[in-house]
Order: sequence, then structure tokens, then C-alpha cells
Amino acid sequence: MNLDDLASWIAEATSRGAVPVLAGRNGDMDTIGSAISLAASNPGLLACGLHVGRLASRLCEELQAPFRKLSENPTWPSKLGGIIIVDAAAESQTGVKIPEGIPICVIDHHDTCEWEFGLGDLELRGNARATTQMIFEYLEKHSPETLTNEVRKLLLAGLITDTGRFRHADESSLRTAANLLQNADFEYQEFVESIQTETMNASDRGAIVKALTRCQSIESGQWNLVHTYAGILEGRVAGLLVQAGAEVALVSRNRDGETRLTARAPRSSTISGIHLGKMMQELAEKMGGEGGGHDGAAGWSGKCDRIAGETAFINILAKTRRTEN
Ligand SMILES: [Mn+2]
Repeated sequence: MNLDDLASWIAEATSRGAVPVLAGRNGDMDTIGSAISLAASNPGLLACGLHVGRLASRLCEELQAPFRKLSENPTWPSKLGGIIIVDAAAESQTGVKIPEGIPICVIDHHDTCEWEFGLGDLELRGNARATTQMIFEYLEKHSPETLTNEVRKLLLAGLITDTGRFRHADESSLRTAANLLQNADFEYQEFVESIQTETMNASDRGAIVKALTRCQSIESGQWNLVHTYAGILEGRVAGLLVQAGAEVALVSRNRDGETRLTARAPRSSTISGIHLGKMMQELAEKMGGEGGGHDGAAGWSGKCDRIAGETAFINILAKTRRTEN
């Protein structure tokens, strides 16, 4: 990952005009935290996106972090110098149509990538555990004055949530967390607690419980799969299924003719040959739609009914060989 390239790309783009920093449409803490923190380093950058998730929206309010919500057909500033996209592996993951002929810069840590790059574009792809980790490295080197307590909190929150509270961390992401705290003037434990007290309302609880009652555990080829469907909070449900011992967890949902699949797998499965991101990509090749992600966490969405989507995933899983370690 060449951070000098990013610095000069930003300098050139902002000299041409305004540069939106576009977050992924899931609005999770990693994408929103990355967009806001990077935008804070240069007055020509503006953090924006289609949707802000629950935790991100609460934190933005508490920290008074500037973020502009876009419509699906946004009116861009008349003089655009470029667009930076953070934490999204494809244009569809932003939910926004990117205007033609504008240089783009994609900063992402997913294993899959469906962006097409031309002259003047820049791709920064790292094997970081969170995009905020990559943004922190950039700020530390090129704009250390941006690293206020507020920015450190946004970056740390992205790292904490994308690593499942450091369960999926590695040496370098733990090091980033330590560096984030090194010159910070807040207490880690208190901050984590404030993130963790995510309030669940009665309808959230209802949706999770209902999804759990509909679970089915099947053998697909050499793998155990636990699958169900949910109306909301699919990621949370899939995480619970992994905790219950599923080798692969799949949660689907259908809304307005669009099916969304959310899959999770524990490390013991990814070590033995499961790569959910690649499986979701294969699903997109077969069924259309968009899919991708990480080895242990990935998703797909497309226009088909729920059963057809689930069946296609199960078929891909059935063909996935288990490797011995
Ligand atoms: Mn991420």
C-alpha cells in the first residue's frame, strides 16, 4: 500500500475541485469512520454516503462528526476533482451511481474487487482487518494533526467492530489499536463499553428470536450449514449461529424482489478451505447481482427469490473441498 501515492492523488484531486469521500451503503462503523476521518485531513474532502448505520449514527452525533447523507441520485458539486470510495468492493456497494469521467480512488480491505480502474485512478487495497486501519496509517504519516481524540475514536470504533471486538484481529491490527490509543486522551475500556451498550429494542429482539426459531442445520457436501432467514440484523443472527457451532452460517432476507444473503464462518472453517467472499463472487457470476467480502464474512444480493439464492449458495458450498491441516 503506497501512502505517498494517496497523498499526491488527494493533492491533485482537491486542486481540481471538491472531492467527496463516499462510504459504503451498509453504513457500518468502518466505512463511515474511514470516510469522516479521511475527510477531516483536507478541507477539499467531504464525507458522504447513502446510509449511516445505527452505531455510526450515534457516534457521529456524540462526536459531532460531519457527514452528508446522499440520495440515490445525488447532485454532485459542479466542480468535482475526483471521488474517493472507502470500504466498498464494488460500485453497487455504495448504492450510488458514480459520475463518468471523474478520477476515482478506492481504499478498501476486502478480498474481492469489482472496480474497474482507468488512467488517473488509484486503488489502495490492503490486507488490513478494517479500512480505518489503512486510514490511520495514512493520517499518521501524512496528517498527524488530524488525529484528534474524536478521529481516533471513529477509527478505533471501525477497527473494533470490523474485527468482531478483536476476535478476528491479527498482529498488525492490534498494533494499530495500540498506536491509536498511544496519544489519545480517553480511556479504552470506557470507550468500548460505550460502543457495546448497543440498545436493542423490542422489535430487534423479536426479529432475532424469530430468525433463530426458523434455523435449519444441514450437511452440504463436507460441511455443516445452519441457515435461516431474517427481516433485519442478519449479520447479528449469523454471528450467533457461528457461536452455536455452525461451520457455515447463512442468513437470507428478501425485500421488494431483492434477496440478500449474509454468511459467516469461524476461523476453523476458513482454515479448512472456506472462503465466503469468493463463494459469493461465484454466486454473482451464476445468478447475477453483486457478491464478495472476506473469507469469514461475506454477502450477496440480487434479484431472485430467497429459496433460489439459498439453493445456489448451498450448491457452491457442497462443491467446496475440505482441506486437511
Ligand atoms: Mn470494512
